[in-house]
Amino acid sequence: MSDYTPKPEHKFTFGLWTVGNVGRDPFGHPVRDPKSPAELVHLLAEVGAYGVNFHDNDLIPIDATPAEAEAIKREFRKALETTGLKVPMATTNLFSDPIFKDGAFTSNDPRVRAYALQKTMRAIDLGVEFGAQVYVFWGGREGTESDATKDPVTAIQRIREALNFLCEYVRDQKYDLKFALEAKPNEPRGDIYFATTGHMLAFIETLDHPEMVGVNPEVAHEHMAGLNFLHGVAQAWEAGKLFHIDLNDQYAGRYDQDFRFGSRDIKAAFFLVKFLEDVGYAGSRHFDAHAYRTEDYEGVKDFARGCMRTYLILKEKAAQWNADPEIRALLAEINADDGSLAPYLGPYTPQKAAALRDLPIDRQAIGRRGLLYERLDQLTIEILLGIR
Ligand code: GCO
Ligand code: MN
Ligand code: MN
Repeated sequence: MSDYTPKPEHKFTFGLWTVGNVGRDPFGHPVRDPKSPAELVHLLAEVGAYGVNFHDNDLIPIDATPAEAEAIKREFRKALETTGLKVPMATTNLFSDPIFKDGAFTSNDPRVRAYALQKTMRAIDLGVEFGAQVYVFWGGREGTESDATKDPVTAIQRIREALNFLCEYVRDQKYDLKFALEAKPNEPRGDIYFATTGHMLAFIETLDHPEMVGVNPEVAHEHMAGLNFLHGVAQAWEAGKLFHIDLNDQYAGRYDQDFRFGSRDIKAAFFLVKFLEDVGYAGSRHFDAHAYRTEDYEGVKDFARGCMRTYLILKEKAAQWNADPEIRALLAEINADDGSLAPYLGPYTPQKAAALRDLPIDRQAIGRRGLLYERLDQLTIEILLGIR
């Protein structure tokens, strides 16, 4: 049995809004008393997290006076210094205040768009002040209930204009900051623009500074849409765009659940952890989830510890999977390649194409061959069930 104690090198982070979630839902009032940002930093330090992330208004209420803001920042900074916690990521709340009821950057009202830009510039300054190097954009209210209300092409153009503006702002300020775009298909809007990580990846290439912009995929958001999260993450990674990741869990077709990481689909969580560890992803493992509404703050700590512990257990299982002789033998057989087809594959040449057109290939024999995937998957399950 290994030691599943979280360490700084694991880069486990939580948002102030995650462990600070007071358990309000559309049907019920808060079940936990709010804690201050500094108290939440101490809670996170106690459970062993590496860092804490925030929306501007998680730290400083939207209507705080400058003096109140300074006092909160002082207390927060002191808590960071005492505990050694870092702030790797920051973001803007562009969804809670009524001004954002029809979106921020995509609003039809230029006053709202101007306020959203102003608020984001100030929030970027705040994040950088605390050391953030990744800045997340989640377009929580950038969407519609009815497509009578906003033009979808205009919406795309407005988001592009806002991101181009903010990239230039970051460059002007000489900040060391990258942007990570987070897709979600719906909630709180009926439909949100750029529903998946794939939509975001395509959009990024149309920006003025695509090199500054990557993605922040979230397990729950792709699961809500019934998609394979790992495939979206892999595409982001392959494109050099995996700047951040939001870990949690979610049943498809349900409300936005934000469950503890790995609590619903262990197999999907396993292949995700295995991927992140195998490729050497070096960014934050950010848990964007919250404790059940049934919990008090001891339960919140159980939740936070559970996220990290499950990650570390799955990391160990991934190493075991990679080293398992039977799995290795199966993989070798599955991926067997005697090299005889190398002259016909790879980059196109006219000679290769001509040769390949005439190559005899025994379609029926190949189609009859069993691929051993049942055996491989069962071995995976047995590792996960702990009997191997
Ligand atoms: C959600 C989102 C948010 C964002 C956060 C950071 O479903 O509410 O996941 O938690 O990640 O706003 O931008
Ligand atoms: Mn979410
Ligand atoms: Mn998220």
